This record gives sequence, structure tokens and C-alpha cells, in this order.
Amino acid sequence: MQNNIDIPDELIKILRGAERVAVLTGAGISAESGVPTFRDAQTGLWAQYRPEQLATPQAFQRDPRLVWEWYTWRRNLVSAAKPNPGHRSIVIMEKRVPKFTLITQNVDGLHQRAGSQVVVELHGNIERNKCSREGIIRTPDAKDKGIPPRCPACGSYLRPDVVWFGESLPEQALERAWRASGNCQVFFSIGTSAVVQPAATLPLIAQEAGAIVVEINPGETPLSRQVDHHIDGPSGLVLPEMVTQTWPES
Ligand code: BV8
Repeated sequence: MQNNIDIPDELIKILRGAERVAVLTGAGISAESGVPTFRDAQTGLWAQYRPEQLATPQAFQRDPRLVWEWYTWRRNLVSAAKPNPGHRSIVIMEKRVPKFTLITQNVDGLHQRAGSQVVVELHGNIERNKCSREGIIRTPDAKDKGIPPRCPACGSYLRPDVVWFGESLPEQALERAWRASGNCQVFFSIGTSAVVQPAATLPLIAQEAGAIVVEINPGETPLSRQVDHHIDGPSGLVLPEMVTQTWPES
């Protein structure tokens, strides 16, 4: 056991023989890549807003420029960020577990950049834009310097292709997340405060279906009392340790 991260032996044994594993990640897994977590205090201009006030259709309706500029600030942060050992450990898990499903609440695309082949994006992806009227994925004209830019097809504002509060999640993604959570033997909840619905129900669906539920998070969350194992620590440290102990040859 290095860097005093204690991974339960029982979990290593189960994980080594597991056929079906599901992982749910939240903003915490990107914290060590320098991407502030969703509920961390926003910095600079954004310190005066709570994310829940900006990530809504109403906010965009009221002040499209402000919301677009918040996403531009976050996009710049994300594009400068690099995947960290936590993201890379999940790539190894995907290779080692026959039926592995990665479900993320994150919109930063860091799992894909780390090499995860299959990523179920519950809340969309900040790197994509869509027409705010038709919902079709669109790329703004390079010449369009508007803030926000306009949809090249219909002239409505473009918006980030993310799920805002009060909006429904992409049906297919949610279906896949529900199915994987209801069929897995081990479910990991990693770096999420476990408050945003419907993602926060996934570990409970897994537990209902008989899976071992493991939370990796520094400090407690509302889920901590219900899980089989709470491993307290940063995912960038815990995950590499867990993967090395489970698959020493990896
Ligand atoms: C829905 C994309 C059906 C945007 C996000 C009233 C009206 C309507 C809906 C609701 C309502 N009241 C409640 C709801 C439901 C609402 C909700 O859950 N609200 C919450 C605030 C209670 N949900 C919705 O609206 C969802 N849609 O319900 O549709 C519907 C439709 C119409 C009408 C009614 C119902 C949509 C939710 C999706 C919102 N979009 N993101 C964007 O990013 O800009 S959610 C946002 O929160 C991010 O995706 C983020 O990932 C997610 C969850 O947060 P976390 O990932 O957990 O991040 P957080 O900062 O909270 O926590 C970080 C954790 O990391 C902490 O635990 C910390 O300890 C840990 N950590 C820190 N460092 C590390 C670490 N862990 C590991 N390692 C480290 N180093």
C-alpha cells in the first residue's frame, strides 16, 4: 500500500474477477487536471454567479452573451487541461474488464482525450455547439464574430451542446446508463457530490440490482453512508493505486 491509500482487499479480489463494471464520474475526476469542479467557487468575473444560475435555458434566454462568455471561459480552461492519472486509470479498467461502461456527468471531453473508447455523456459536451432553436449540432461560421454566434442554417443563436438544469438528458445516454447500472457487479461513483439528478440515482439502481457500490471522493457526500466502500482521497491518487493492485501487470 503506497501513498497511504487503503484499497480494501475484498474489493481488489472482486474487481479482478468482475465481468461487468460501471463507472460514474463527476467534476472531481477533472479537478487534478486544473478544471474547477462544478461547485467550487467560481473565480474572477464568475465569482458572483453560482453555476446553477448560468447553466439554465432561462439564463441563456435572459442574457445569451453572458452565458456564452461563461462557456468560452470554461472552454479555454478545458482546452488547456490535460487528462490526469485518474482518467488514464479508467482507460486501463476499460481494457481489463470484459463489459465496462463509463458514464460521465462531465462535459470536458477529458475521458476521450485520455483514451477511453466508449463514454456515455449524460450532460453533453462543451466542445460541441448546437442550434438553440432546432437542437442540431452546428459549427459557427469563422467569420461570425457574434457573441453568441448564429446558426448558419436558421440564424438563431448557437448554444453549447450541454444539458442545462431543467432540461431532459439525452434519452439514449440515459438508457445506456440505466442499463449498465442495473446489470453491473461493481459500480464506482468517482468525484461527484451525488446531488444532481437523475445521475445521482445510478448508484442506487446498481445497489438495488445487487452490485457492490464503491465511492471514491475526498470527504463525504450524501451517498457515502449508503455505499459498500468509501475510499477517501483524490481520484488521481486512488485510481492508479487501485488499478496497480488489481492488475499488477497493467
Ligand atoms: C432533469 C452540464 C428532467 C452543464 C450539468 C427543478 C426543476 C427542474 C429540475 C430540477 C428541479 N430541482 C431539481 C431538479 C433536478 C435537477 C437537479 O438535479 N438539480 C440539483 C441542483 C438538485 N436536474 C436537472 O435539471 C436535470 N434534468 O431533471 O430533467 C426535468 C426536465 C424538466 C423539468 C423537470 C425535470 C439536468 C441536470 C444536468 C445539469 N447540467 N452540467 C454545464 O456543465 O455547464 S450538471 C453539473 O453538475 C455538471 O455536469 C457536474 O458534473 C454535475 C454534478 O456535479 P458534480 O460532477 O458532482 O460536481 P460537484 O462540483 O458538485 O462535486 C465535485 C465532487 O468532486 C465533490 O464531491 C468533491 O469532493 C469531489 N472532488 C474534488 N476534488 C476531487 C474530487 N473527487 C476526486 N478527486 C479529486 N481530486
